[in-house]
Amino acid sequence: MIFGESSERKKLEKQMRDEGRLPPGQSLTLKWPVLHEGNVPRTDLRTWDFRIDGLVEKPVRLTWEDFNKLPQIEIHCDIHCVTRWSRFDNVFKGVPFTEVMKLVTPKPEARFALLRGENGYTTNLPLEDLMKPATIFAFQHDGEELTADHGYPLRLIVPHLYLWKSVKWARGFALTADDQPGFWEENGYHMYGDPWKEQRFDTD
Ligand SMILES: Nc1nc2c(c(=O)[nH]1)N[C@H]1C(S)=C(S)[C@@H](COP(=O)(O)O)O[C@H]1N2
Ligand SMILES: [Mo]
Repeated sequence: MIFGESSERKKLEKQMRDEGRLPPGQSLTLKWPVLHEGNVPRTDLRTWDFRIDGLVEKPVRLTWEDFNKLPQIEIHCDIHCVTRWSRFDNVFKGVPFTEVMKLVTPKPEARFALLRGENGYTTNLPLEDLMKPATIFAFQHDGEELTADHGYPLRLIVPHLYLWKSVKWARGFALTADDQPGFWEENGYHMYGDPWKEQRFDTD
């Protein structure tokens, strides 16, 4: 019933707009589109690791087992993609960024981070944004393990910024003093990416 689906979608979209939850220039999706560069990486949890380096007193390397021992929370959030879809009422479960930061001592000049995913993907974020309570490294979405397409085994979720900041297949990050552009930021995307201000491109 294509007609039924689209009228349901429109009804929900209107509701989200009325509730002030639909950022400008976005439309609601009920599905979850898949977007990334390159191939979906295959992960071997026995060799997987997560590294924290850059401006820290002592770099840290966590195995999959180490990472899974960290405290986990559930967050309820909406996600917004720069390609103009928004997906509402997602539940993600994972480790808060703040918990990961407890494992290192940042140098005083550290103010940003460059996050890394498999295949060389990177993206930059201010530490202040990463330290917000809803920023997590997620294992699960809506009660199920992340699918390979969406970042299994671990992805960052930064709900208040466009989804390109939410690195899939996350493998670590470096703390930096300056805001260094990541993959999309080098290719014309905005350095920050606030969906409420439509910070899509570096000219916005
Ligand atoms: N490792 C990695 N993470 C990535 C990307 C990528 O190419 N590689 N693409 C980003 C972009 S541009 C978007 S829009 C979102 C899409 O997330 P989704 O496929 O789960 O919807 O993932 C982000 N995370
Ligand atoms: Mo994207």
